Amino acid sequence: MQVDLDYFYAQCEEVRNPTLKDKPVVVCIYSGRGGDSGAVTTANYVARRYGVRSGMSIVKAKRLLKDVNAVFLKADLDYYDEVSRRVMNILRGYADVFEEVSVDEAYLDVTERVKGDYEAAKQLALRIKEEVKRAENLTCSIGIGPNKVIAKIASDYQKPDGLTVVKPEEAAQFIAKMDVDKLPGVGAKTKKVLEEIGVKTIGDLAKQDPQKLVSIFGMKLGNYLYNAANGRDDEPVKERAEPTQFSRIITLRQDAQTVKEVEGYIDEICRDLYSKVSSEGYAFKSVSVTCVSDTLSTYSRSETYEHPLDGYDSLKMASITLLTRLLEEEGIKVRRVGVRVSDLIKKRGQKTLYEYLTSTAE
Ligand code: DCP
Ligand code: CA
Ligand code: CA
Repeated sequence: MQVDLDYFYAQCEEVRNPTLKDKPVVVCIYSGRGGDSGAVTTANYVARRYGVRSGMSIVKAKRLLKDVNAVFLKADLDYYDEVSRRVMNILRGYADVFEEVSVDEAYLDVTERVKGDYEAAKQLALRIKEEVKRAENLTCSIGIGPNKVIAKIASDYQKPDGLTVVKPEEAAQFIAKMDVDKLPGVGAKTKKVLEEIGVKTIGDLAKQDPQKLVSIFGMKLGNYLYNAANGRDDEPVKERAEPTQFSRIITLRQDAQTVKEVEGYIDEICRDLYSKVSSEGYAFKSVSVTCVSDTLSTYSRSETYEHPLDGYDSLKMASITLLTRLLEEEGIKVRRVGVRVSDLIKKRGQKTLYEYLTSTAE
Protein backbone atom coordinates (compact mmCIF):
# COMPACT_ATOMS: atom_id res chain seq x y z
CA MET A 1 0.00 0.00 0.00
CA GLN A 2 1.24 3.47 -0.83
CA VAL A 3 -0.22 6.47 0.98
CA ASP A 4 0.34 9.98 -0.34
CA LEU A 5 -1.20 13.05 1.24
CA ASP A 6 -3.00 15.33 -1.18
CA TYR A 7 -1.55 18.77 -2.07
CA PHE A 8 0.23 18.44 1.23
CA TYR A 9 1.68 21.85 2.17
CA ALA A 10 -1.36 23.67 0.81
CA GLN A 11 -3.76 21.29 2.53
CA CYS A 12 -1.95 21.88 5.84
CA GLU A 13 -2.55 25.59 5.32
CA GLU A 14 -6.25 24.99 4.67
CA VAL A 15 -6.48 22.97 7.86
CA ARG A 16 -5.29 25.82 10.03
CA ASN A 17 -7.25 28.39 8.07
CA PRO A 18 -10.45 26.88 6.63
CA THR A 19 -11.43 30.17 4.96
CA LEU A 20 -8.75 29.38 2.35
CA LYS A 21 -10.59 26.33 1.15
CA ASP A 22 -12.38 27.70 -1.90
CA LYS A 23 -9.60 30.02 -3.00
CA PRO A 24 -6.50 29.21 -5.03
CA VAL A 25 -3.73 28.65 -2.47
CA VAL A 26 -0.06 28.70 -3.48
CA VAL A 27 2.68 27.82 -1.00
CA CYS A 28 6.00 29.44 -1.85
CA ILE A 29 9.63 29.41 -0.85
CA TYR A 30 11.10 32.87 -1.34
CA SER A 31 14.71 32.91 -2.39
CA GLY A 32 15.67 35.85 -0.20
CA ARG A 33 16.73 37.92 -3.19
CA GLY A 34 13.74 40.15 -2.65
CA GLY A 35 10.40 40.67 -4.34
CA ASP A 36 8.73 37.58 -5.72
CA SER A 37 11.95 35.76 -6.46
CA GLY A 38 11.39 32.14 -5.48
CA ALA A 39 9.48 28.98 -6.30
CA VAL A 40 6.12 27.35 -5.76
CA THR A 41 6.35 24.28 -3.53
CA THR A 42 2.78 23.22 -4.20
CA ALA A 43 -0.70 24.58 -4.74
CA ASN A 44 -4.20 23.41 -3.87
CA TYR A 45 -6.37 21.90 -6.60
CA VAL A 46 -8.24 25.17 -7.13
CA ALA A 47 -4.96 26.88 -8.08
CA ARG A 48 -3.93 23.90 -10.21
CA ARG A 49 -6.96 24.49 -12.41
CA TYR A 50 -5.20 27.70 -13.50
CA GLY A 51 -2.06 25.79 -14.39
CA VAL A 52 -0.04 26.42 -11.22
CA ARG A 53 2.49 23.63 -10.57
CA SER A 54 5.21 22.66 -8.08
CA GLY A 55 8.59 24.13 -8.97
CA MET A 56 7.14 26.98 -11.01
CA SER A 57 8.45 30.50 -10.31
CA ILE A 58 6.26 32.62 -8.05
CA VAL A 59 6.20 35.27 -10.76
CA LYS A 60 4.68 32.85 -13.22
CA ALA A 61 2.11 31.60 -10.70
CA LYS A 62 1.06 35.20 -9.98
CA ARG A 63 0.65 35.79 -13.68
CA LEU A 64 -1.58 32.72 -14.03
CA LEU A 65 -3.71 33.83 -11.08
CA LYS A 66 -3.76 37.57 -11.75
CA ASP A 67 -7.53 37.75 -12.36
CA VAL A 68 -8.58 35.78 -9.29
CA ASN A 69 -8.48 36.24 -5.57
CA ALA A 70 -5.55 33.89 -4.87
CA VAL A 71 -3.61 33.44 -1.65
CA PHE A 72 0.20 33.21 -1.69
CA LEU A 73 1.77 31.90 1.49
CA LYS A 74 5.32 31.45 2.67
CA ALA A 75 6.10 27.78 3.34
CA ASP A 76 6.13 26.89 7.04
CA LEU A 77 8.25 23.75 6.88
CA ASP A 78 8.33 23.19 10.65
CA TYR A 79 4.56 23.09 10.77
CA TYR A 80 4.30 20.63 7.84
CA ASP A 81 6.94 18.46 9.48
CA GLU A 82 4.97 18.32 12.68
CA VAL A 83 1.77 17.35 10.87
CA SER A 84 3.74 14.80 8.87
CA ARG A 85 5.14 13.21 12.01
CA ARG A 86 1.67 12.78 13.47
CA VAL A 87 0.27 11.30 10.27
CA MET A 88 3.22 8.93 9.94
CA ASN A 89 2.57 7.70 13.48
CA ILE A 90 -1.01 6.87 12.53
CA LEU A 91 0.06 5.09 9.34
CA ARG A 92 2.77 3.10 11.11
CA GLY A 93 0.12 1.52 13.30
CA TYR A 94 -1.55 -0.04 10.25
CA ALA A 95 1.52 -1.70 8.76
CA ASP A 96 3.41 -4.98 9.20
CA VAL A 97 6.42 -3.09 7.86
CA PHE A 98 6.43 0.67 7.47
CA GLU A 99 8.60 2.79 5.18
CA GLU A 100 8.45 6.56 5.32
CA VAL A 101 9.55 7.87 1.94
CA SER A 102 9.08 11.60 2.21
CA VAL A 103 7.23 14.21 4.22
CA ASP A 104 3.87 13.15 2.78
CA GLU A 105 4.38 9.63 1.51
CA ALA A 106 4.84 6.13 2.90
CA TYR A 107 4.70 2.48 1.94
CA LEU A 108 2.87 0.03 4.18
CA ASP A 109 3.40 -3.69 3.79
CA VAL A 110 0.06 -5.05 4.94
CA THR A 111 0.33 -8.52 3.38
CA GLU A 112 0.19 -10.42 6.65
CA ARG A 113 -2.52 -8.50 8.39
CA VAL A 114 -4.86 -8.85 5.40
CA LYS A 115 -3.63 -12.38 4.67
CA GLY A 116 -3.02 -11.43 1.06
CA ASP A 117 -6.67 -10.53 0.51
CA TYR A 118 -7.21 -7.46 -1.68
CA GLU A 119 -10.74 -6.78 -0.45
CA ALA A 120 -9.49 -6.77 3.14
CA ALA A 121 -6.68 -4.44 2.06
CA LYS A 122 -9.23 -2.08 0.56
CA GLN A 123 -11.23 -2.04 3.80
CA LEU A 124 -8.03 -1.32 5.71
CA ALA A 125 -7.24 1.58 3.36
CA LEU A 126 -10.71 3.05 3.94
CA ARG A 127 -10.12 2.89 7.69
CA ILE A 128 -6.76 4.61 7.27
CA LYS A 129 -8.29 7.39 5.20
CA GLU A 130 -10.99 7.83 7.80
CA GLU A 131 -8.57 8.05 10.69
CA VAL A 132 -6.24 10.52 8.96
CA LYS A 133 -9.27 12.64 8.13
CA ARG A 134 -10.64 12.49 11.67
CA ALA A 135 -7.32 13.11 13.42
CA GLU A 136 -5.78 15.73 11.12
CA ASN A 137 -8.61 16.73 8.79
CA LEU A 138 -6.41 15.75 5.82
CA THR A 139 -7.25 13.73 2.74
CA CYS A 140 -4.83 11.31 1.18
CA SER A 141 -4.71 9.02 -1.81
CA ILE A 142 -3.95 5.35 -1.44
CA GLY A 143 -2.78 2.78 -3.95
CA ILE A 144 -2.83 -0.95 -3.31
CA GLY A 145 -0.90 -3.42 -5.41
CA PRO A 146 1.30 -6.51 -5.40
CA ASN A 147 4.49 -4.42 -5.14
CA LYS A 148 5.81 -0.90 -4.50
CA VAL A 149 5.90 0.21 -8.12
CA ILE A 150 2.26 -0.69 -8.74
CA ALA A 151 1.14 0.72 -5.38
CA LYS A 152 2.84 4.03 -6.12
CA ILE A 153 1.33 4.35 -9.58
CA ALA A 154 -2.05 3.36 -8.15
CA SER A 155 -1.95 6.02 -5.42
CA ASP A 156 -1.29 8.63 -8.08
CA TYR A 157 -4.07 7.34 -10.31
CA GLN A 158 -7.06 9.02 -8.65
CA LYS A 159 -6.35 12.20 -6.80
CA PRO A 160 -7.28 13.85 -4.51
CA ASP A 161 -8.90 11.56 -1.93
CA GLY A 162 -8.42 8.52 -4.14
CA LEU A 163 -8.28 4.79 -3.54
CA THR A 164 -7.13 2.46 -6.28
CA VAL A 165 -6.75 -1.29 -5.92
CA VAL A 166 -4.72 -3.22 -8.49
CA LYS A 167 -4.65 -6.99 -8.21
CA PRO A 168 -1.59 -8.92 -9.36
CA GLU A 169 -3.29 -10.24 -12.48
CA GLU A 170 -4.33 -6.70 -13.46
CA ALA A 171 -0.98 -5.03 -12.84
CA ALA A 172 0.64 -5.17 -16.29
CA GLN A 173 -2.52 -4.12 -18.06
CA PHE A 174 -3.20 -1.33 -15.56
CA ILE A 175 0.05 0.46 -16.43
CA ALA A 176 0.42 -0.52 -20.11
CA LYS A 177 -1.26 2.55 -21.60
CA MET A 178 0.49 5.06 -19.34
CA ASP A 179 3.43 7.21 -20.50
CA VAL A 180 6.79 5.75 -19.47
CA ASP A 181 7.50 8.58 -17.04
CA LYS A 182 4.69 7.32 -14.83
CA LEU A 183 7.13 4.59 -13.78
CA PRO A 184 8.94 5.67 -10.62
CA GLY A 185 12.56 6.35 -11.52
CA VAL A 186 11.92 7.40 -15.11
CA GLY A 187 12.81 11.08 -15.35
CA ALA A 188 13.21 13.38 -18.31
CA LYS A 189 16.58 11.93 -19.28
CA THR A 190 15.52 8.26 -19.36
CA LYS A 191 12.27 9.24 -21.04
CA LYS A 192 14.19 10.92 -23.86
CA VAL A 193 16.45 7.92 -24.45
CA LEU A 194 13.40 5.64 -24.50
CA GLU A 195 11.66 7.92 -26.97
CA GLU A 196 14.66 7.60 -29.27
CA ILE A 197 14.12 3.84 -29.43
CA GLY A 198 10.41 4.28 -30.08
CA VAL A 199 9.16 3.66 -26.54
CA LYS A 200 6.39 6.00 -25.45
CA THR A 201 4.15 3.97 -23.17
CA ILE A 202 4.91 1.52 -20.38
CA GLY A 203 3.36 -1.13 -22.64
CA ASP A 204 5.93 -0.33 -25.35
CA LEU A 205 8.65 -0.72 -22.75
CA ALA A 206 7.28 -4.05 -21.54
CA LYS A 207 7.71 -5.47 -25.04
CA GLN A 208 11.38 -4.50 -25.41
CA ASP A 209 14.16 -7.05 -25.39
CA PRO A 210 15.53 -6.98 -21.82
CA GLN A 211 19.08 -7.48 -23.13
CA LYS A 212 18.73 -4.37 -25.24
CA LEU A 213 17.53 -2.34 -22.23
CA VAL A 214 20.49 -3.59 -20.20
CA SER A 215 22.90 -2.62 -22.99
CA ILE A 216 21.48 0.91 -23.07
CA PHE A 217 20.84 1.58 -19.36
CA GLY A 218 23.17 -0.84 -17.58
CA MET A 219 22.28 -3.88 -15.54
CA LYS A 220 20.46 -2.24 -12.68
CA LEU A 221 18.27 0.30 -14.45
CA GLY A 222 17.78 -1.89 -17.53
CA ASN A 223 16.45 -4.81 -15.52
CA TYR A 224 14.36 -2.56 -13.35
CA LEU A 225 12.72 -0.92 -16.37
CA TYR A 226 11.94 -4.23 -18.01
CA ASN A 227 10.47 -5.82 -14.89
CA ALA A 228 8.60 -2.75 -13.66
CA ALA A 229 7.03 -2.22 -17.08
CA ASN A 230 5.73 -5.77 -16.82
CA GLY A 231 4.27 -5.04 -13.39
CA ARG A 232 7.03 -6.86 -11.53
CA ASP A 233 9.09 -5.42 -8.69
CA ASP A 234 10.53 -7.26 -5.69
CA GLU A 235 11.84 -4.27 -3.73
CA PRO A 236 10.80 -4.94 -0.11
CA VAL A 237 9.09 -2.35 2.06
CA LYS A 238 11.72 -1.57 4.67
CA GLU A 239 11.94 0.57 7.76
CA ARG A 240 14.27 3.50 7.30
CA ALA A 241 16.40 4.41 10.24
CA GLU A 242 17.27 8.08 10.36
CA PRO A 243 21.03 8.55 9.99
CA THR A 244 22.79 10.14 12.97
CA GLN A 245 25.93 11.27 11.18
CA PHE A 246 27.70 11.44 7.83
CA SER A 247 31.46 11.16 7.38
CA ARG A 248 34.25 10.86 4.84
CA ILE A 249 37.87 9.93 5.36
CA ILE A 250 40.71 9.77 2.84
CA THR A 251 44.37 8.74 2.79
CA LEU A 252 46.88 11.42 1.82
CA ARG A 253 49.19 10.73 -1.11
CA GLN A 254 52.03 11.47 1.28
CA ASP A 255 52.17 12.21 4.99
CA ALA A 256 51.73 15.89 5.86
CA GLN A 257 52.28 18.20 8.80
CA THR A 258 50.86 21.58 7.86
CA VAL A 259 47.35 22.88 7.28
CA LYS A 260 48.44 24.09 3.88
CA GLU A 261 49.36 20.56 2.79
CA VAL A 262 46.11 19.07 4.08
CA GLU A 263 43.76 21.83 2.96
CA GLY A 264 43.19 20.41 -0.52
CA TYR A 265 42.04 17.09 0.95
CA ILE A 266 39.71 18.86 3.37
CA ASP A 267 38.27 20.74 0.44
CA GLU A 268 37.59 17.54 -1.47
CA ILE A 269 36.03 15.84 1.57
CA CYS A 270 33.83 18.82 2.38
CA ARG A 271 32.51 19.07 -1.17
CA ASP A 272 31.68 15.41 -1.24
CA LEU A 273 30.24 15.34 2.25
CA TYR A 274 28.18 18.47 1.83
CA SER A 275 26.64 17.26 -1.37
CA LYS A 276 25.68 14.01 0.37
CA VAL A 277 24.28 15.67 3.47
CA SER A 278 22.30 18.28 1.57
CA SER A 279 20.89 15.81 -0.93
CA GLU A 280 19.66 13.76 2.03
CA GLY A 281 18.01 16.93 3.31
CA TYR A 282 20.02 17.64 6.46
CA ALA A 283 21.75 20.56 8.11
CA PHE A 284 24.08 19.82 11.04
CA LYS A 285 25.19 21.34 14.30
CA SER A 286 28.38 19.41 14.98
CA VAL A 287 31.54 19.04 12.92
CA SER A 288 34.48 16.88 13.76
CA VAL A 289 37.88 16.44 12.11
CA THR A 290 39.86 13.25 12.56
CA CYS A 291 43.50 12.64 11.69
CA VAL A 292 45.26 9.29 11.65
CA SER A 293 49.01 9.74 12.20
CA ASP A 294 51.89 7.94 10.52
CA THR A 295 52.01 5.74 13.65
CA LEU A 296 48.30 4.97 13.22
CA SER A 297 47.15 6.83 16.30
CA THR A 298 43.82 8.64 15.93
CA TYR A 299 43.21 12.24 16.98
CA SER A 300 40.10 14.32 16.64
CA ARG A 301 38.67 17.71 17.40
CA SER A 302 35.05 18.64 17.28
CA GLU A 303 32.79 21.60 17.76
CA THR A 304 29.07 21.94 18.30
CA TYR A 305 27.45 25.15 17.13
CA GLU A 306 24.39 26.80 18.55
CA HIS A 307 22.79 27.21 15.12
CA PRO A 308 22.81 24.54 12.45
CA LEU A 309 25.38 24.90 9.70
CA ASP A 310 24.25 24.50 6.17
CA GLY A 311 26.55 25.12 3.25
CA TYR A 312 29.80 23.93 1.86
CA ASP A 313 31.60 27.14 2.85
CA SER A 314 30.66 26.93 6.50
CA LEU A 315 31.54 23.23 6.62
CA LYS A 316 34.95 23.89 5.13
CA MET A 317 35.63 26.85 7.39
CA ALA A 318 34.70 24.83 10.48
CA SER A 319 36.86 21.91 9.34
CA ILE A 320 39.92 24.04 8.65
CA THR A 321 39.60 25.68 12.06
CA LEU A 322 39.45 22.28 13.76
CA LEU A 323 42.33 20.92 11.68
CA THR A 324 44.47 23.94 12.53
CA ARG A 325 43.85 23.45 16.23
CA LEU A 326 44.55 19.73 16.02
CA LEU A 327 47.83 20.09 14.14
CA GLU A 328 49.05 22.89 16.40
CA GLU A 329 48.30 20.94 19.56
CA GLU A 330 49.43 17.48 18.46
CA GLY A 331 52.29 18.17 16.05
CA ILE A 332 51.72 14.86 14.25
CA LYS A 333 52.45 13.55 10.78
CA VAL A 334 49.07 13.01 9.13
CA ARG A 335 48.44 9.91 7.08
CA ARG A 336 44.64 10.03 6.80
CA VAL A 337 42.17 12.84 7.34
CA GLY A 338 38.41 12.76 7.75
CA VAL A 339 35.45 15.01 8.50
CA ARG A 340 32.23 14.03 10.22
CA VAL A 341 29.01 15.98 10.64
CA SER A 342 26.42 15.06 13.26
CA ASP A 343 23.54 16.50 15.33
CA LEU A 344 21.62 16.40 12.10
CA ILE A 345 18.58 18.56 11.51
CA LYS A 346 16.11 17.45 8.85
CA LYS A 347 15.21 20.33 6.54
CA ARG A 348 12.45 19.12 4.34
CA GLY A 349 11.48 20.90 1.17
CA GLN A 350 14.79 22.71 0.95
CA LYS A 351 16.14 20.65 -1.89
CA THR A 352 13.50 22.12 -4.12
CA LEU A 353 14.59 25.61 -3.23
CA TYR A 354 18.18 24.73 -3.97
CA GLU A 355 17.18 23.23 -7.29
CA TYR A 356 15.24 26.36 -8.06
CA LEU A 357 18.09 28.68 -7.14
CA THR A 358 20.58 26.76 -9.24
CA SER A 359 18.29 26.75 -12.26
CA THR A 360 17.17 29.87 -14.10
CA ALA A 361 15.64 32.50 -11.86
CA GLU A 362 12.94 34.79 -13.11
N1 DCP B 1 7.24 19.85 -2.78
C1 DCP B 1 8.16 20.86 -2.99
N2 DCP B 1 8.70 21.07 -4.22
C2 DCP B 1 8.34 20.27 -5.28
C3 DCP B 1 7.43 19.24 -5.09
C4 DCP B 1 6.88 19.05 -3.81
O1 DCP B 1 8.50 21.57 -2.03
N3 DCP B 1 8.88 20.52 -6.49
C5 DCP B 1 6.63 19.67 -1.44
C6 DCP B 1 5.29 20.36 -1.38
C7 DCP B 1 4.30 19.25 -1.48
C8 DCP B 1 5.03 18.08 -0.85
O2 DCP B 1 6.42 18.29 -1.15
O3 DCP B 1 3.09 19.56 -0.80
C9 DCP B 1 4.58 16.73 -1.38
O4 DCP B 1 4.81 16.65 -2.77
P1 DCP B 1 3.87 15.85 -3.74
O5 DCP B 1 4.64 15.64 -5.00
O6 DCP B 1 3.30 14.65 -3.07
O7 DCP B 1 2.71 16.87 -4.13
P2 DCP B 1 1.50 17.39 -3.29
O8 DCP B 1 1.27 16.62 -2.04
O9 DCP B 1 1.64 18.86 -3.10
O10 DCP B 1 0.29 17.18 -4.31
P3 DCP B 1 -0.44 15.82 -4.74
O11 DCP B 1 -1.87 16.03 -4.35
O12 DCP B 1 -0.27 15.77 -6.22
O13 DCP B 1 0.21 14.70 -4.04
CA1 CA C 1 1.25 14.35 -2.05
CA1 CA D 1 4.43 12.78 -2.31
